[in-house]
Amino acid sequence: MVQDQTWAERLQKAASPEEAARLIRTMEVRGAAKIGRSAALSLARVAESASDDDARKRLSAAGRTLVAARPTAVSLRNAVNLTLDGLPEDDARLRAAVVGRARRYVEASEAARDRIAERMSEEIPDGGTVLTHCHSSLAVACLVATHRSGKKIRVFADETRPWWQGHITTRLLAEAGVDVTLIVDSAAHLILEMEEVDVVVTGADTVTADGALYNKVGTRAVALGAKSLDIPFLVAAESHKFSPYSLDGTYPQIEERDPAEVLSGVEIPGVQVRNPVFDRTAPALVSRFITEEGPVAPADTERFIRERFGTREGWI
Ligand code: RUB
Repeated sequence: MVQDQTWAERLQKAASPEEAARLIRTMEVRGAAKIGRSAALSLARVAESASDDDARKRLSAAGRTLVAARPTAVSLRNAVNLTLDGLPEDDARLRAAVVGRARRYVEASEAARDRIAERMSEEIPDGGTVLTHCHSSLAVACLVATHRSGKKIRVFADETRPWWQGHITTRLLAEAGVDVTLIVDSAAHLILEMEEVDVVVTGADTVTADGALYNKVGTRAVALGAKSLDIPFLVAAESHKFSPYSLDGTYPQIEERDPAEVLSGVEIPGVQVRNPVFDRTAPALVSRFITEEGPVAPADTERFIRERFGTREGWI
C-alpha cells in the first residue's frame, strides 16, 4: 500500500494535465502502467487545485487531454475513466471523490504489479532462461522477483529500436543482480533457439476482447519465433491493460511516431521511413496473460473484461 506521506508527496509532485500529456507524448513518462498512474495522479492534482464550482468542467477537459496523449496503451484511458467514474452529483463531494479514486487506481496498479511478479516467478523454472522485449516495468518486476526467490535465471533482452528500451531493462536487471545479456532485435529468434530459452516474458499495452496483445513493435516477431520453437509466451498484464472498449469494437490505434527516431540523425536522400511503434500479437501466439487475479487464457479475455469492467456510463 502507498503510505499517507508518500501519497501526499506524490500528489504534490504530480504534473498538470497539459504537462503530464507532454511528458507522455515525449516518452519522458513511458510504459503503459506508469502512463496510467501518472494520468490518475494528474487528475487528483486537478481535483485538489480546482474549486467546487469548476472542478467538474476542469476534470472532464483534463481527462480528454490525457487520453489524447498516446493512443495505444489502454491503461491511460482506463486510468482516466476509472478515476472519473460514477462521481457524486454533489459538487461539494466531487473533488474528494476524485482524489480517492485516483489513489485507489495507483495503489491497485502497484499492488497488481507485485502480485503478478509473485505469480510469474512461479511460472519461471529454476535454472531457466528467459527472453524479454522492450522495457516493461511489470516484466522487470517479474524477473527480479524470480531472482530474489532464489531461482537462478538467465535473461536475454533485445535492444528495442528505435528507442533502445532494452538498455533500461538490462540496466535495471543488472542492478538487481540478474544475469542479463543484451542482444540486437534481429538476434531474438536465433537466441531463442541457440540458448534454449524456456519462456518469453513481455508486458502489455493493451489486451483486447479477442485475446490479442498490443505491445512494443517487435513483440509479434518474438512471439512467432517462440511459437515456432514451442516456447511458452507469457504476458505480465495488470487488469488495467484489458480493453473494455474492444467489447464495442474499438481496437487500439497503432501509434506511428516521427521517422526521425528511426534515422537517428542519418540522412539518406530519397528514402521513405515508417515508424510504427506497437504491433498486434495474435491470440494463438500468446500462451497466457498473467494478471493479479491469476492466469487468463487468450480465449477467456472477453469474459475477464466483462467481469472486470461495469457499465462504463459516461466514459471517454
Ligand atoms: C513500452 C511497452 C511496454 C508496455 C508495458 O512502450 O511497449 O512493453 O508499455 O510496460 P513505450 P509496463 O516505451 O513506447 O512506452 O509493464 O511498464 O506497463
